Amino acid sequence: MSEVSIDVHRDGAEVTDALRRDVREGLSAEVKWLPSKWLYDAQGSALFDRITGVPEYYPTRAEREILRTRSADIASTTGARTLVELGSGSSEKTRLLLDAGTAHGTLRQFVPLDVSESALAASAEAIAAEYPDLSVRGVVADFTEHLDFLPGAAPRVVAFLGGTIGNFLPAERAKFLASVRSVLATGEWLLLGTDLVKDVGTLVTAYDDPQGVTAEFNRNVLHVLRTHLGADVDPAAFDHVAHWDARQEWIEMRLRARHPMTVQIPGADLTVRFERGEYVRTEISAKFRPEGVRAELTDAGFDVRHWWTDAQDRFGLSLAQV
Ligand code: AVJ
Repeated sequence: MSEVSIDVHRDGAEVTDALRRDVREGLSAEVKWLPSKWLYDAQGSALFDRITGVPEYYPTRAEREILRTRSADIASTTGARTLVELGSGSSEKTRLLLDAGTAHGTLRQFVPLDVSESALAASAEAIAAEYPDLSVRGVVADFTEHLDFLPGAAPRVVAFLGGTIGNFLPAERAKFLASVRSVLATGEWLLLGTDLVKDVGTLVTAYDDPQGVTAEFNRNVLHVLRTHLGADVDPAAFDHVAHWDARQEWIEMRLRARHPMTVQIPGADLTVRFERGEYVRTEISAKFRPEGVRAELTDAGFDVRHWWTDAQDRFGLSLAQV
């Protein structure tokens, strides 16, 4: 097996501190909210993997279709020596890029980066076993904070797939793209997946599937508050809501209180009151237009070299160079 190493830029205590701060800020706000990254503990990551197999959740399949048809192109255009994947999760679609890069003969190193050490270790080991010629260097870090330690020989391709960039607010998105730009040298690349604006019915059903897997995923954040902060919140007391905000062009996941309640969160030294119908925003998932993606990449200092979509124009993949 090839060489595997994991660099930890974030340990368990720091993660709990960050959760505590976010909970104190978000749950004392006028309109309550929590950052969507807290959906992804081991259980949440497993639920998200299940979502990707739900018929109504099209983004994963649409992006995989693009990667299947374009990976060879990506490998030859970029000549990448290093593939960095931000928010790698189970690195499932990444295998298409790794196959193409190794077939092209330039790819030497894979750098998956994720906040979840358990998810990262498992996928890094699996990839190392499948690709004996690649060196695998996992990084445990929060890519919303800083990226100045990204390892790997140039030219690197930084892949940010799945439409996860849509989980940032517009101002955070600009800051994030600028920070990726700033850690790359001239000639290096960003491969960015963006879900596209489409009819409301398709969007809402993708985030409120009839099997209820997304609802369970959403409520999982309340289990995270129970486990890590001792919250006495009852997940069954909240309805899952997928709301399309037509002005902002994003899907908002919410947890809406079914009845009035008071929740104690000792680990955050906080008491939270909910009225009936009051909600917590747990995620935004912005949907994009092709011209908007191009403008944001250009503003951040990238040259957009390729723009690809699936056959049904549901999802876009940009290949941009510094
Ligand atoms: C993994 C962040 C891309 O925003 O579509 C799936 C997460 N949320 N269903 C998305 C998610 C609800 C997903 N990303």
